Amino acid sequence: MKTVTMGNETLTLDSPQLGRLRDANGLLGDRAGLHERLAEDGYLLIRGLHDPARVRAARDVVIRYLDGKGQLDRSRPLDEAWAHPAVKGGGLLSRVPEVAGSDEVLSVLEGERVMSFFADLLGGEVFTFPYKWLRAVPPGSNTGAHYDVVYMGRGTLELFTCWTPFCDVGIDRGPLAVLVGSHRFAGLRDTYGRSDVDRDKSDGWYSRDPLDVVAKWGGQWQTAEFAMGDAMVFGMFTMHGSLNNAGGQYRLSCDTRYQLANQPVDERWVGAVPRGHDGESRTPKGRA
Ligand SMILES: O=C(O)CCC(=O)C(=O)O
Repeated sequence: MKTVTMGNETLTLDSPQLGRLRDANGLLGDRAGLHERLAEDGYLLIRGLHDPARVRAARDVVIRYLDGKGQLDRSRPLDEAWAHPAVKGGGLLSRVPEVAGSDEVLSVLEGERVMSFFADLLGGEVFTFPYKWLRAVPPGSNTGAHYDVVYMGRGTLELFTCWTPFCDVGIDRGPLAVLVGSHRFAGLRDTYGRSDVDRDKSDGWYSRDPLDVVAKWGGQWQTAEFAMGDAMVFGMFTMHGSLNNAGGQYRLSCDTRYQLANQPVDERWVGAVPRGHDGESRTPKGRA
């Protein structure tokens, strides 16, 4: 019986507390089937959505940057991204253009494979936001449970997050976790789901304890092991967060947003230097 941690909570894997995400690869090419699955589960796990060779090249750019900052343990293989025990750092690299805006990273996040996936899913020309939530999540960290709408809700709500790991992410390296069923919690959508972190001056997390939301609303947390190339797609009202990064390696990943090009956009995240959240002075707080 394996246990993992998410925030301050210890959860048993493969139990009612924490199940496994299922992939939707069998539905690729079937637009109606993908939408039915999204309506049912609130997410699509697509194995090998991206070209793994491109993801590896993007990972190397992130690793070179972290190494240049002295954040990696050079006594271990650099491509495994072991954190230097004495150097704190990491977090959001979204405002580091030589990394987040590099050809290697953009060739994954704006590559033909993901763009044509969303064009098929959404049935039209797709826009992806220039701001990329690129993360090097250090050992010990996790992301608390939240809906993305509270950070990204000023444009169309027909907006999708694509979470892309830039390294293999085993269960102990802080993988994404989704609260399956949460996109249907009408009472939660109408309350917390109407908040806006800038208007309400909140950090956006529903709770630091992933079981708070289950106790009140139901659902089941689910997670998976991810390999380079895999992606998770979900809408603005799917509650998610991550397990704690319990090992010694950085977890590298990016969340990127896609929508139809003819729909209104959330203006905070567009332009050459996106404004971002209020008061962040171009340095994100690291929560969204
Ligand atoms: O990668 C994480 O820790 C959080 C990801 C996330 O919040 C998102 O994909 O919207």
